[in-house]
Amino acid sequence: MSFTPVHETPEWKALEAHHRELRDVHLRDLFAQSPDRGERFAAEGAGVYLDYSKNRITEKTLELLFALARARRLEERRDAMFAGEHINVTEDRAVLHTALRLPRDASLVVDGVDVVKEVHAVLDRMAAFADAVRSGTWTGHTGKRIRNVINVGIGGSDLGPAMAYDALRHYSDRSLHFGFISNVDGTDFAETVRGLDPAETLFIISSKTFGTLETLTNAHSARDWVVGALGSEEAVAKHFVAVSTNAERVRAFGIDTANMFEFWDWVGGRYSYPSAIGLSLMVAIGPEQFRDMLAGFHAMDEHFRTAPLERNLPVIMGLIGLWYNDFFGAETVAVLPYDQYLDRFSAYLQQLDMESDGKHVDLEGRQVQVQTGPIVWGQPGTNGQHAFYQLIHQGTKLIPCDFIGFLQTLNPVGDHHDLLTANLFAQTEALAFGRDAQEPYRVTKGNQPSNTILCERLEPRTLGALVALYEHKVFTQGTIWGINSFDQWGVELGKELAQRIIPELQAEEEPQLAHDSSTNALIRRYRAARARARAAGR
Ligand code: G6Q
Repeated sequence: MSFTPVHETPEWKALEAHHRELRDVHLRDLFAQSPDRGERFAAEGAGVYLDYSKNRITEKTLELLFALARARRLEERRDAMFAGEHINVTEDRAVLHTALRLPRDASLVVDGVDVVKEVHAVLDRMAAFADAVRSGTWTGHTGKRIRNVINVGIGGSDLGPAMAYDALRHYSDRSLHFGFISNVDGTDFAETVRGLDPAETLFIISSKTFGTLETLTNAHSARDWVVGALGSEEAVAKHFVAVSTNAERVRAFGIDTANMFEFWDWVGGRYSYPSAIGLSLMVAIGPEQFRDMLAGFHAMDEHFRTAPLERNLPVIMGLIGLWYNDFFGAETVAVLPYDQYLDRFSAYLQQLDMESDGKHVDLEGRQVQVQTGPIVWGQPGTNGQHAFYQLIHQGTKLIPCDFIGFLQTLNPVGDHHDLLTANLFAQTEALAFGRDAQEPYRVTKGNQPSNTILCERLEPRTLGALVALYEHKVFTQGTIWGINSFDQWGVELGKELAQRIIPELQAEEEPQLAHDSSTNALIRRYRAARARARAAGR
């Protein structure tokens, strides 16, 4: 089936013409023209309230954007994803992270298998394991209780559990310590295990492929650390479990597959933390809270699947984001959560969005003629206000922002929460409307657009809904651009590149270097330093 590149569609052209009319209109005027805009341009679903009124849009913009979404068959593509069709065409795979959060009594048969049964069988095994660690019935090799749980993984096998552990720390068992090792830099390993007792430490080796250099290197160092301290290879059975799709490699590493938690090739790495990749999180917050989180994901999945486009939060956010990305030329999006627990949320979204929609060819292999995925960045407020917000207020770039806030705090301390929330609201107001002044350097022009996302409290359910909101926002945009949001060949390339240089750094004999002159010189410099360190006994 061939489809028209998006920039050639009449809907795209209509948006280009509309942009010419609207590009210089100020949010001040839009609000003055329709004073009830703040209530009208708002939508709610799955416990999430979205105020999108402070965007440079009119009713007509939305009409044209929804028409574009329909012309790109967004609803059909969405249904194909939920049904398990192989929409990840370059890897010939279904894309079914939504099946990870289906309730137990649901059924979804994909390629002849009821995946819901498999999902819940693994969730039950995870729950039994998590309970055993939390209650102390799972002990280490020497009989000591497990006190430290360390997830070893990278990218999609790290960012999700690490972000969610931080986000839901309020609900975690405080008698357990959690750590996350991802970087192949030995410092990450050394600093994470520093001061821990190997006899009380459990490693969860998380890798979809179980072939990733960083994770296997860290896993081997962890094994040496445990076996070295406890004096027996048998310790591995009590101190290592694996999360993977590849049982053979797990066995080859020396982990009994009885201690392996499975997931499936239809779960992309960056979409995998509601699967067994979230095992460390489940140990932290317990199976019940983990299931609540899955229910939050599912509520947003259902909202996305069933709400009309005009009231569909991920669709609205996706379309408005695309409006800035493709018509206003905005290069980045700032995600600014006003909650310290969401410290790593922007970093998590960075991977989700940039790895999914950072693509230059469409589903038919043609070069895309429009801008695809944005650069995503951000930090919790109010910290960012004292750092980079200056550029958003008075710089020369257009930076659409997503502000995320909570109506109730989990840590009522004095009037901190009122102050935090006042800052959030004030920033969206100042960005939109700006401030006039006599002196040019004091002027803030305003007209910087933002979404405000409000939820009641940061609960496991809320986090699930928020993550699913962004997952489907990314899907909406990828569908309109006509790209595959679910492969990552650039990451695969990165996994291969270092393989050639590793032996060149390590060889005893001076290797024949055949890179460019810059890379050759860097390698020689490193080798010389390595030789000096060895000679000095370091
Ligand atoms: C995610 C990416 C990537 C991946 C890591 C880890 O979508 O593909 O971040 O998650 O490279 O891969 P493994 O889980 O296979 O070790």
